[in-house]
Amino acid sequence: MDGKNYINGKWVDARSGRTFESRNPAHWNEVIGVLPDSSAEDVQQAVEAAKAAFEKWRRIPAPKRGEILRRAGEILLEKKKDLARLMTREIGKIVKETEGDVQEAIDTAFYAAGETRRLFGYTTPSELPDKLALTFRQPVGVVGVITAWNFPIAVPAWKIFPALAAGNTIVFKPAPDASVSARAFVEVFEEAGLPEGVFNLVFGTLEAGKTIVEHPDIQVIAFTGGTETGRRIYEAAGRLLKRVSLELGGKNPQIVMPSADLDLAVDGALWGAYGTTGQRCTSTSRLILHNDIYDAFMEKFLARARSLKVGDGLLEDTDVGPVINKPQLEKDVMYVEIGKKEGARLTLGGEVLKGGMYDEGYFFSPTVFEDVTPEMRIFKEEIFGPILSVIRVSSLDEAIRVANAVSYGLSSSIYTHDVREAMRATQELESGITYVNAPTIGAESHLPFGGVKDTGNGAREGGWTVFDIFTEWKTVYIDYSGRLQKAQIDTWSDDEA
Ligand code: UN1
Repeated sequence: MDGKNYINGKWVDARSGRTFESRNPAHWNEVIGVLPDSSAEDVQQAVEAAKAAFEKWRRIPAPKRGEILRRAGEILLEKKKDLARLMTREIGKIVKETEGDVQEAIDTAFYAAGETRRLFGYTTPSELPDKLALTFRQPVGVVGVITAWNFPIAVPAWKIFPALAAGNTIVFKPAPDASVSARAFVEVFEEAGLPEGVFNLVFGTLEAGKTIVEHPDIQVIAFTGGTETGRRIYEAAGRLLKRVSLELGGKNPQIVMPSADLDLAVDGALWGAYGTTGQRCTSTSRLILHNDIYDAFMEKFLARARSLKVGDGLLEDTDVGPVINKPQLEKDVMYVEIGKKEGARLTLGGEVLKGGMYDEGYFFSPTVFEDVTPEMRIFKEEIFGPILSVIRVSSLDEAIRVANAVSYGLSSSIYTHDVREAMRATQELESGITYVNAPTIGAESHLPFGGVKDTGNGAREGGWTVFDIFTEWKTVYIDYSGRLQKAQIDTWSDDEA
């Protein structure tokens, strides 16, 4: 199956003839897989399979579909350790985190399987007598899933389990850098006995992605990735009146107020900023500190950040894994230069790590910029690396204003023991998710996930809300009066009672 797409229940060679490699970012010489860079023709084959399979899959009672999804969840659980190690080799994040990645998919599998026994519509009174009104959720059709590399299994799982639960079929194009992990994920469904054509995998880059977005037989696009790509997808899909779910960039703030437990807030900031090497859409990239605790906080924070061990994610004692690839490493370097030029004060890191095993991969030191102001690019732009901007404020009002002064709005956090401050923050921070006394990362699979402003288009994956993306409402009126009743025209009179 090496180097093949998965279409209509079979591992097949791509027709494009082009390939790309997925490599280990900690040891760049290690090739994890050689994958087809699929063409429009390959995507076409997958769409045809998904379209044909939809006719059968949507008719299977939802709880029966749920049984297969539950089985896939059980297989993920059995394979958790192996899948995690494979993911660490392919994308670099430390094993504890890749195990969490698989766990998030397991949670989603069981959650979606359970929902197949609900998928509620509602019944409601009619304005006319002897008439009933009710609604059902129905699947939409073929769903195109295009995902980022940083959660190779969890993020596809968020989209794919509920889409399948609702009766849709899938064409999935994973990020090139996470292709082999995506293949392992698809194998789980094969083993679980998913009928052929229901879930198709097409590896690729631009051509494959564009074909999915523009294909008339794909009714829904679920995308996680950068804001600029998201914008292009939304434009193209908009012309075709497709439904789109976008999970895009973030510039997530953590606020620390004077009443906060400082050690807890330091733990949160370290995990939020440097977990996954800062490469989560939910990563903490701005730390907004109240003047009264600024020095005490920074002293503790810098000491702890300095002692983080950067290395191969497979090693037990590594805290921070490598950066995904060379372009990302260059981007991190570029933003350090930008930050310096803008007048921010570099107080930690900012360097490509060199020597020993560092020379085998792409490693960047945990980085801190202080004296950052809202006009600076390092304040506003998503870097997707272990680079934290620190901003000093002197009130909650100012903290909230600063937090909201970016175009993104995914996740935010406040550390405080003052309930009034906590409540104000939950209401006024412009983000889809706000944490109180917890870092900006750590969303759970049964709650809505997504952001406001340039982070998306209002869709929420996760939780019950994900079914609004993957179902159509069908409204049904049943008139059992035996006569023609005209809504809005016939009036009800007492005689009828
Ligand atoms: C992402 O980075 O795209 O809340 C998803 C979190 C994870 C999901 C992150 N559960 O950080």
